[in-house]
Formats: sequence, structure tokens, C-alpha cells
Amino acid sequence: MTTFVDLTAWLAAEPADAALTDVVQTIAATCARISRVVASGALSGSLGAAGSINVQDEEQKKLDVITNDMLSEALKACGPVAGLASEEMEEVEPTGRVGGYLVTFDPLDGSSNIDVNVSVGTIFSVLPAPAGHAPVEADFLRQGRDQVAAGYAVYGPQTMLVLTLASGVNGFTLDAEGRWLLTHRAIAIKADTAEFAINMSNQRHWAEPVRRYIDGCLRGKDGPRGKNFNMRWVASMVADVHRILMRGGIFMYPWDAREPDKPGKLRLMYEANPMSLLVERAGGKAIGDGGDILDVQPTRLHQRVPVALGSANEVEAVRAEMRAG
Ligand code: P6P
Repeated sequence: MTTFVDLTAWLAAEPADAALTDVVQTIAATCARISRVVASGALSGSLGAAGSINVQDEEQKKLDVITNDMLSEALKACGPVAGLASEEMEEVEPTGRVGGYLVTFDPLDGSSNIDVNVSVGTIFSVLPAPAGHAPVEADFLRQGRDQVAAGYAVYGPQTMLVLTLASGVNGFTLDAEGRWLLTHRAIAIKADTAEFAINMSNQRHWAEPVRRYIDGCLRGKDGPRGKNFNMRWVASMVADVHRILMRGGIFMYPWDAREPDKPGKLRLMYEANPMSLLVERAGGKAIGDGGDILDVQPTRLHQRVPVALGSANEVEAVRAEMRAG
């Protein structure tokens, strides 16, 4: 009979201070509760539209609002949290405390999939809070390399929590008693892959370097990549990135001409940065428009960034195309 280490015991052995452990435990416990709400679906009347538009100018699902409130309330009650920011909230939310940590999150990523029973997830990022004053938006605008923890919960056939603190990437599976059990130690992304994830319907809108790279993949063995590729697109970043952490691959959401003034669809602070930290810590790469995403200096809370992340050798092939112009 296999015995598993639970999250509490694993965190106790991690070189993290008690305050950060408290924040991670609060997020993990809330994600366990979100898992139950998501799994109840139509039975709890939580499916469908909320009848509101968020700061992203996107129609909110009922579960976007429900899960945002669950995380917001839990984090406001967590002592070491000085402030929080969410995809679903226009402004940052100070807790009234000073010091400790800031948390940014996408409470239910991929929520357009929720009504059709496809995997969705929660993405979170933890940053140091400023000392000496209550946090304002400018205090959240830290480069991704400053994150002290990042992770996601994926609500799929299993509910899993994938997490990085000081180093490494580890995966925990939620059991029937609501415990997070360590099932995936030291997750590592293969450097090579033959599987790409991109929304092909946008192909005519991409910039030339991205078009060249994907065309090269589609040419298979006779093309510049020298191998035949498979394609996946779940339209849920958490599900696509989880697959890449489990078996390799490259995920792309590039700039496209549909909204030329926006650098892409995905948001830096609570989607691209936490996922990029996980991917880099697992041995992969994560780039925006040629540079590493984790080096981007944020200027706005909800700013977007183009994304290409996953197996290092494929991401470097994309970077080479971008540098060629
Ligand atoms: P599209 C979900 O809405 C999301 O933000 C990501 O989770 C996902 O990768 C992407 O958008 C899907 O976008 O344009 O394919 O629907």
C-alpha cells in the first residue's frame, strides 16, 4: 500500500517561512473548496453567465464571481496577506495589514469551458509585500523573478495542485478526504517535444515569425523541425500547461492582428508570470516577444503579454524565428 506525504508535511520540510506556508495553505484549502463547487456543476446552479462584464471586458460566468469571492475572503482572513489582485477585480485590494505577502490570482482560468465540462483551473502568484506601508497597485508591479511562490490547481479528472516555492515543481492530488497528497515529485519538462498547442483559427492574424514556426511544425519530417508534430488546444491555459509539465510540449498565445494594440490575450501578473516560473523551474523556457517573460517589468496590473512556453528546445526555436524578424 503506497503512503503519500501530505502538503502540510511537505511544506514543513520546505525552506519557507511560516507566513508563506500559511499563505500557501490558505490558497490550497480554498482550491479544495473550489474543486467541490466546480464538480457540483448544474446541481448547485453555479453554471452559466453571471450577467456581468469584468475588467477584461469579458462576460463573467457565475463561477468566475463565486470563486473570486472565495479566494478574496480567504486571503483577506489570512494574516500574512497585505494585499490581493485578481483578473476579476479592476483594483488591487489591500487587507489593512502591512508587510508579508501580496497574492495575485485568476480564480477560474478557462471558465468558458465550465459549461461544457472541460478542465479549468485556478492560477496564483505570491510576491513580497512592501515594508512600512499598505500596498498600492505599484507595489504589485514586480518582475516575475521576484515571485516567492506560484502555482495552479487544475480541476480535471483529478484535482491537482502544482506548486513551486524556493525551488523545484511538485504536484499534489486531492483525495476524497480533502487532503493534498504529494504524487508528482520534482516535475521536469522534456527539452524536446513533437506537440504544439496554439489556437490555429487565428493563424492568418499572427506575425510572420510565429507563422514561420508553426508552418515549420506542420511540414513535419520534411520541415525545419525534422519531425512530425501533434497538436492540442484545450482553450484552458491551466490544462494545456499541466499537459506540458507532464509530457512536454510548447504552448503559444502570440500577439495577433485582431487587437493590434494589445500584445496578446494572456495576462502577465496572474497567468503568464506564475506559469512561466513553474515552467522555468521544471527546466523549460517561457518567452514573450523574444525575451524571457520573467524579466518583463510590469507597468499595469492587467497588462497582457504574448506567450510561448514549454520544452526548452522548441521555445528556443520560436525565439530564433522572432530574432530573425
Ligand atoms: P481562445 C481562457 O479564457 C484563456 O484565458 C486561457 O486559459 C486559454 O489558453 C485562452 O484564454 C484560450 O483562448 O482564444 O482559444 O479561446
